[in-house]
Amino acid sequence: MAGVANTWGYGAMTNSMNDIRHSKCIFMLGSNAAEAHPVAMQHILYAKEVNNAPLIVVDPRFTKLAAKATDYVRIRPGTDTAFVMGLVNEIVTNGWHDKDFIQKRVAGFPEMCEKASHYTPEVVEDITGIPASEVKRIARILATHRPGTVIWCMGATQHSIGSSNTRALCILQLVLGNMGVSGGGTNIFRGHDNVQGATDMCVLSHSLPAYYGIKDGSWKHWCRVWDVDYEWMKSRFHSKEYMNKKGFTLARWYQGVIQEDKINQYTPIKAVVFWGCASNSQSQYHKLKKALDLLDLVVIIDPFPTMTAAACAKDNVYLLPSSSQYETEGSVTSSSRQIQWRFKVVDPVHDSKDDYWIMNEMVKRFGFHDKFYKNIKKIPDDITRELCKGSLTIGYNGALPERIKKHTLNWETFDVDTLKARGGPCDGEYYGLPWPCWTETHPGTPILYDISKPVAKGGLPFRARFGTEHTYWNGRKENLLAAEGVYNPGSEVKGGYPEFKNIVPGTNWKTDLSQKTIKEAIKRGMAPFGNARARCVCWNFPDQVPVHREPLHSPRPDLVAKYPTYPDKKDQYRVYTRFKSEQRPELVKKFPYVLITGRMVEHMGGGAETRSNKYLAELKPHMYAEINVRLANNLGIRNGDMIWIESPEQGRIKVMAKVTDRVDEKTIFLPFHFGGMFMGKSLEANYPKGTEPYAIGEPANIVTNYGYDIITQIQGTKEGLCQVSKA
Ligand SMILES: Nc1nc2c(c(=O)[nH]1)N[C@H]1C(S)=C(S)[C@@H](COP(=O)(O)OP(=O)(O)OC[C@H]3O[C@@H](n4cnc5c(=O)[nH]c(N)nc54)[C@H](O)[C@@H]3O)O[C@H]1N2
Ligand SMILES: Nc1nc2c(c(=O)[nH]1)N[C@H]1C(S)=C(S)[C@@H](COP(=O)(O)OP(=O)(O)OC[C@H]3O[C@@H](n4cnc5c(=O)[nH]c(N)nc54)[C@H](O)[C@@H]3O)O[C@H]1N2
Ligand SMILES: [Mo]
Repeated sequence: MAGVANTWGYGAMTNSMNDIRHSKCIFMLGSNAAEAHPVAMQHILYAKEVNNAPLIVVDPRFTKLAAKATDYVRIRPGTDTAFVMGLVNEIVTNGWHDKDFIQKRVAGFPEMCEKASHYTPEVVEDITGIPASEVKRIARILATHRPGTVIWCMGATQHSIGSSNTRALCILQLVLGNMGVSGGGTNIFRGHDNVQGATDMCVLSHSLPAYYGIKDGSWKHWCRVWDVDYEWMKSRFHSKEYMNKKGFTLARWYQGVIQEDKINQYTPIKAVVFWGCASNSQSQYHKLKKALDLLDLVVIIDPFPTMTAAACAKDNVYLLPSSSQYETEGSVTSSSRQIQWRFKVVDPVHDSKDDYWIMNEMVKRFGFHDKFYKNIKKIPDDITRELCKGSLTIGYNGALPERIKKHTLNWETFDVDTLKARGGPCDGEYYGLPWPCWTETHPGTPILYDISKPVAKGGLPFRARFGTEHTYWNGRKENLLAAEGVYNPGSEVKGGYPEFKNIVPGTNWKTDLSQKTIKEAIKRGMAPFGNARARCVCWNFPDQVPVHREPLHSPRPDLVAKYPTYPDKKDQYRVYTRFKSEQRPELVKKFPYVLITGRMVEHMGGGAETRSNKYLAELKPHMYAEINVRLANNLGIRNGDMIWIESPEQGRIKVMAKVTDRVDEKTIFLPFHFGGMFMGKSLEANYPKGTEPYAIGEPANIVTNYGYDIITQIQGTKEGLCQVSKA
């Protein structure tokens, strides 16, 4: 359950880590897998060596991953949409797109092309800093090496237009016809070991488990699963409105306390529980600290006190020591949608209790135990069982605890290339029953949207989610279902079809708890969720087709005028969120350098765990800033000197200079794993005695800038501005 409170990532892998072994080309954007996903590197390097696959790495820094690339592309932070739409334009202009695939399985292609045509190689060069000739060369590599995989991580998502970046990358794969095939797909390497599981269970403020949302129908569905009266549930809310209103997000909850941006809630927040969350992982940390000092109550449920405890100036903190993942058991879901059983290694040590125990006690003392533990006799098996029962949208229903355990205990029987068991007790099934796993005998779905296999054997078309027809802004009408002739082997309907409903009257495949609807669809060789086209145009997004918009704090005032950000959003997850009113083109005069942040292999997240480990702390004891050689020389800064980094929001940190050509002259990089210092002062004395980490340092997030994604509200920690001076 490590870090379950965090679900910053975006999406799930369509294929799997192992399937990258079949790729003919690997396009990685905003990922430093050599440090953040070192185990996955075996598959990437396999494809590179064995298939001779080009490895294209797009990053503002020359990272450890870039060192393994065949083609490294240095990009200006926050401009990936322009680059990717430029690649799409170049591919289409040259006629390299997969015409058959697009004609049969894609919607909104002409409208998308119209928008993409703006991004000529020369326009892309101006926005991104990538030479026009490179844009053309990379497009040709992608077109001549199929199927290729696209991999993205936090370098793509932590931006005000992060959601546009991810959509542009999906469009790229659709245009290349790289979806639904082995070696292709969009493969998002996710964060914590179970962050996919946490996302699937929607440890989020705008959805119930399995992406059901928070509308009345969703509440009623889960109330049925939990066997809790819907009216009672409703009575727990301040008013009905709040039952259907998105909550605060992790990125901005503290505004619910300090209210520097207006909040849309009947009361300010008075208490906070950090359950497996480091807090120094949140941007605008000096603002968050103000909130810690105002709160009546702070509860930290963590194996370590974390920086949060040290940052609270008031005596308002309770520490509940939880045990680690090795001291408990349960199901966990990987980036590749594969579920495993994690068995207990030792009983909880010292005074710690596992998270289940803590949850159970809290629920008891709040007085809800009779309501929520009705189906839970054996922990954690019955918890997984209950989640399976309700999580029909993503087909967790077939992944019962017995099956998951059987897979984990027999993992040597599965093939490393295909993930399929060859003989043994799981014969023919895919490792970890990658969701959707539609029935108790379904083998799991190793590759999403693959129409070469029957649905009962792990195949799937694209989901029919947005109706059957759409009229675009230019008046063109399009049928959104897949074309004739597109279907999985054995399908009763030989073309597109809508989702299954009313098999059990008044229900659909997502709400029919008897699962008759799902079984009926599978029996007829069809997908419960229908067979549609993938959309290039999302009419429910502020930009229907991804377009470039300058970061809120941009180093290019000329481009701010040309590509301004969005209007402010009055109620984004209960907070007024500034876009246009925060985009101040003059800022670059005082804060001339672009600030990006990220990871190193030795430390994890906020660093509470790894900086409390003396071996890791010894490997990387100091907080530092990467600064270019030429810039350092011009500022009179030597390698190892202490420097001040300052943000436009009056955050400042004192860190060590690491003089390097990894970053260019305009860019500063900070790792975000440090804590225990605050704007030049040590907080070491504030830790409970004996729990001080072996390494402390300034949190990068004191200087990361204001700025959040227009859809997800993920913090824009990879596109701010800063000033640098010698300390
Ligand atoms: N050792 C270790 N491993 C980890 C973690 C850890 O803390 N430590 N954390 C885990 C978690 S929670 C996650 S989410 C993953 C994250 O894994 P990654 O996203 O791979 O890690 P980051 O270093 O945050 O970011 C990746 C790269 O994005 C680049 N970047 C910054 N801005 C831009 C931009 O505008 N465009 C592009 N193209 N690139 C940009 C950065 O220079 C950086 O090299 O790692 C997981 N693995
Ligand atoms: N500037 C900047 N900021 C970032 C990012 C960035 O790239 N740049 N990345 C963002 C991303 S992608 C993420 S995911 C977040 C990560 O931010 P956090 O999730 O806040 O960071 P972690 O250190 O991973 O926090 C996990 C906490 O869970 C505790 N823990 C471990 N195991 C267990 C357990 O079994 N039970 C309980 N109760 N606790 C446990 C650990 O001790 C740790 O304190 O940071 C975000 N912040
Ligand atoms: Mo993450």
